[in-house]
Amino acid sequence: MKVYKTGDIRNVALIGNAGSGKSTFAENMLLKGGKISRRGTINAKSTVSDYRAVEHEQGGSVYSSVMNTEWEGVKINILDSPGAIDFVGGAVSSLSMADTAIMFINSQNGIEVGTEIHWRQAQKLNKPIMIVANHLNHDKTNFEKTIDEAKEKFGKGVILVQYPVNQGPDFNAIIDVIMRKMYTWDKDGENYKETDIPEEEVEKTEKIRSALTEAAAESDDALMEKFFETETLTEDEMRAGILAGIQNGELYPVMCAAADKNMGTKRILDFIKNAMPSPDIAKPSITKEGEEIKFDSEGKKSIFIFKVSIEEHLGEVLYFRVMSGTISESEDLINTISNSKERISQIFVSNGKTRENATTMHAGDIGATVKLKSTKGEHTLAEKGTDYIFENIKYPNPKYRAAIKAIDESDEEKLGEYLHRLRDEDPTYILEYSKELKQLILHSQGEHHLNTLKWHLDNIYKIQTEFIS
Ligand SMILES: Nc1nc2c(ncn2[C@@H]2O[C@H](COP(=O)(O)OP(=O)(O)OP(=O)(O)O)[C@@H](O)[C@H]2O)c(=O)[nH]1
Ligand SMILES: [Mg+2]
Repeated sequence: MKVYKTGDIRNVALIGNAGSGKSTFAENMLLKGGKISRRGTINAKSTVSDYRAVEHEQGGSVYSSVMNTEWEGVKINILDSPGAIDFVGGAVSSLSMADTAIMFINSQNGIEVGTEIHWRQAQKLNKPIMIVANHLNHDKTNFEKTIDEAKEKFGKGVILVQYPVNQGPDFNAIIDVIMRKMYTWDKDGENYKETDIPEEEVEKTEKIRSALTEAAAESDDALMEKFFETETLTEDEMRAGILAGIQNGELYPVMCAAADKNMGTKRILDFIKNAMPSPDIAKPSITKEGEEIKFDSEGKKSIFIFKVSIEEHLGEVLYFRVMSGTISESEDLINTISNSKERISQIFVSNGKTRENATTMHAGDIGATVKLKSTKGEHTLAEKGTDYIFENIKYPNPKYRAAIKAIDESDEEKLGEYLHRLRDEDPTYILEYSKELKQLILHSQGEHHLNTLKWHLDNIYKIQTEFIS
């Protein structure tokens, strides 16, 4: 695996309501970056992101997935999130580690409950947000209504960078108002041609472009002054203004896509590379002591474990972000909570269940490792003499509870062990033993969340249990 400098990394969390097309879009990003040679589909249960049995069973993402692709020399770490409200934990951990959120909206349905929940999480974490108006190729797609709703809910920072020319089942063209170009795809979406804007679209394009110019000017005082004097900005000034607005969290640019047809992917990848912050210019991380640590590859070596996954044939896989410094394979780091030494004997990057070895990783990058002795999720490992402990991920409080027991009493111990594993993989499950009731109580985000846990006990761990009402 190539080694990427901090400035050549983008970490993006894909967020949005269930079914908005995040995992399908991730597949497109992997194809464009040459990481896969064919796009899998949700229907065929063949996407890289939704690789787990439970995701095949449910037909959507249940856990976050960590993937990576490359676009013009830039490594894009893709943190795909489940959109279902009960699995919000996956979105929160992805957002916590990303420098940018990409909000998918299903343009048939407009703003959905999951859109709003994920938006609030992204805002709470101060992440720049770009919007992808997806599903532009349905009978009932209504791009204008979707954008009006988005503006109503999220404010006037929602600004169009593109708009569809022919939304609906025949959708195959968009206009990019920054580039002043029309992109038209062939039927299968693999290729497109770039042409001048047709006469009948010029007025609309220019109107949207002026709104964008004004929004760009508003993000910077000097640009605003120039805009007031001349009522215009140069292309470069406009870009600079848009970048500043995105990074300040004031502008939410809207791009267009039909993910199932792989339409719109390339321009979105360009936008991620050109307009989204790399870790070195993103906001620094904060330790529990309140110290700000920059993603500096010359800094002290430290990594933060943000996700644990129990994988077939491998056991526990620990996903980490390099918070500072540059780490290499066979390095000894100290767990700053337990003070015990851990050898990072292997570093790899993953695309769903496939892995590639990486020897070195710079600050800001995302990787995974295995076989650590006593390190758990949300622990920090750092070079000797460094006492960084990074802040825990702030998961939402549980909303639902039920008591559980093994049907066969002799399975109680095993049940406890399996529940802990499931909790390690999804920290929004909280386990509590009630001495008073002599019962094991499970707290979760909802009933579906709890039923999904039960599904794992039934089908993966094969242990008979029941909820006690
Ligand atoms: N027609 C059409 N279908 C799409 C589009 N994008 C995704 N789909 C389909 O919509 C369904 C849901 O897509 P996913 O990629 O699983 O959506 P998701 O956002 O990952 O959903 P969760 O994982 O449940 O949050 C799949 O059947 C896709 O094939 C699109 O732009 N147009
Ligand atoms: Mg998904």
